This record gives sequence, C-alpha cells and structure tokens, in this order.
Amino acid sequence: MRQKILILIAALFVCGAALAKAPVKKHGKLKVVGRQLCDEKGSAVQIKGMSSHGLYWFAHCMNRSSMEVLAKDWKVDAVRFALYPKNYKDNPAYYTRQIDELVEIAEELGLYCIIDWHAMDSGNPNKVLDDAKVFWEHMSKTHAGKEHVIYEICNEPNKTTWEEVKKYANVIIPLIRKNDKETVILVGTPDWSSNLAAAAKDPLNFENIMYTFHFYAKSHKNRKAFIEAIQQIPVFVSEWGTSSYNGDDGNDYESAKIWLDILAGNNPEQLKISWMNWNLSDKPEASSVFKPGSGVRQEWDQLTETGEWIKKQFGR
Ligand code: IDC
Repeated sequence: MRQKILILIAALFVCGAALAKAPVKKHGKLKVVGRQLCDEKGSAVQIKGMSSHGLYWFAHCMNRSSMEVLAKDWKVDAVRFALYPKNYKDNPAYYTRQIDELVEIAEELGLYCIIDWHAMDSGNPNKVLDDAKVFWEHMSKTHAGKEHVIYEICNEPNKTTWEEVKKYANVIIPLIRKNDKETVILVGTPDWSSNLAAAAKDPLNFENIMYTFHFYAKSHKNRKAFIEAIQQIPVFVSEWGTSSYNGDDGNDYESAKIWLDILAGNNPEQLKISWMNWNLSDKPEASSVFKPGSGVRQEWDQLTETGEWIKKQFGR
C-alpha cells in the first residue's frame, strides 16, 4: 500500500513537472517590447514551431494526435494553422469551427498557436477584405485575451505595395483591437513577406504588432537586408522552409543552419527571433516532414529526411 502511494506521488510529480514545462505555462501571454518578442514578465523569448500545410488539403496532419507528438516528443513551442481564404470562402462555418477546435487543442496542450489567414493567391489582401473582416471579427471575439493565441492577418502579400498592405492592416487591426486589446498581431510584408524595408520606412501605428519575414533556405541566401531590417522593426519569421521557394526541389540544410543561427541571436543586437517551419504534412515535396501517406495513417514517427533534420532544431 505504502509503495503504491509512493508511486502515485512520483507519477503526479512527473506529470506536474511536464505540465510546468509546457511553453504557455512557462512564458504566459506574449508581448512586443521594442523590437523583441517577450514573455509575460518582459524577458526576451524565442518561440519555435511547425506550420500546417493548407488545412483544406492536410487537416489530417494537424490534429490532436499529431499535436500531442509535437508537444511531447518534438517539444515545439507553437503550431500555425494555415487557412487559405479561397477555401474559407467555400464553407466559412466549417473552417471557422475547424480553427476554433484546433485553438482549443493547442490550449489544452500548452502550445502557442498562430491563426494564419493564408492570403497569397489574391496578391493584394484587400481583394479578400470582406471575408477577412468576418473571419477576424469572429476570431478576435472568440479567442480574445487567450494566453496562447497569436493572429497573423495576411500570410504573403505579393504583386502589390506596402501602401495597400497598410490600408488592409489599418482596417483589420482596429477591428481586432475592438475585441482583443493585446494579443500579438503579425502583419505580412510585400513580395511574399520578404520586403521588410518597405514596412520599416513607413511602419504601422499600433502596439503589439510584428512584421513577418519568410525565407526558403535553398533559394534565399541574401541575409543582409534582413539583418538591417530587424534593427528597425519587430520581426517574426512566421514561415520558412529548408527547400526552394516552391516548397520542393531538395533542401539546403547549410543555408538553413545559417538562417537559424541568426534567428537564435547571432545578429548585431542579439535579438531572439521566433520562427515557424513549413510544413507539417505528408505531401510528396521536399519541405514536408512526414513521409507520403504516413499522415493519413497517423504514423507520426515516419519522418522524411527533412522531418528528421527539423525535429532536431527544437527542444527545451
Ligand atoms: C506551397 C506548398 C505547395 C502548394 C503551394 C500552392 O508547399 O504544396 O502547391 O503552396 O498552394 C509560401 C507559401 C506557402 C507555400 C510555400 C512553398 O506561404 O503556401 O506552400 N511558400 O511554396 N511562400 C513561399 C513559399
């Protein structure tokens, strides 16, 4: 009997320790201080995680079972839910519920989550403004103030100008702020979220926002403009891949490593820059972390070479 009680106490202790280490428990509500993402107490923090592929195609790879593995084995801090506006438009009620459920699962697992309005095909995000308004009204009301949530209002503006992105942000951010005063908001930048300089020249006028930068290690090796920009505006790398810009055509781990070192603090002001890797799917393409078909079977140990490499970049 006594032995059983001791085992029970030990088990409770182990569970408690595991829970205490969950990223959201550890850091609390995130905020932007100067150009640095910080924890609740104002200490610099780097959040690292995995982005889903488009949920319309790969929802079977981002669910409770895979997120549990990401939390416990991979030890990610965050997950990103990529919802393409064109899919949302086909069935707003369905995709709204899907995101709400995923946000809830992330909360239970103590993971941060990014709600990603994956605008890209539209080029100029104002082209999907009406849907964006309805979507963000719901999201900011439903998830207002939750410790673990981050909003990303437009994935990758392209074939458009910063002025147009600003116009969009100046509608969507006040709409969100009516419902949710402080949750961090990520704003895409022109040229598929690579043109930070445009935003740095003419920044937005809100608290707790960050500008996004995306890179694909095999294609993008010019790190100079990035290093300049992070000394001007707060930056979050909400998407990056080891592959080419098309998500495929092999990987360049050496280039990826150089990028990750910069993000970890090897930059002039030792800023810690948060990142999310593309992508948590079993699509046969170089940037996927699961082997083709394994996601359908929920076999989360079936990692591609990319998956093995990416998994090693986490850990607390
Ligand atoms: C890619 C997917 C690919 C899909 C394509 C079009 O990996 O399977 O066919 O989108 O939907 C981005 C985008 C992201 C892209 C990714 C790789 O945010 O949606 O995913 N990428 O091309 N920006 C730069 C690269």
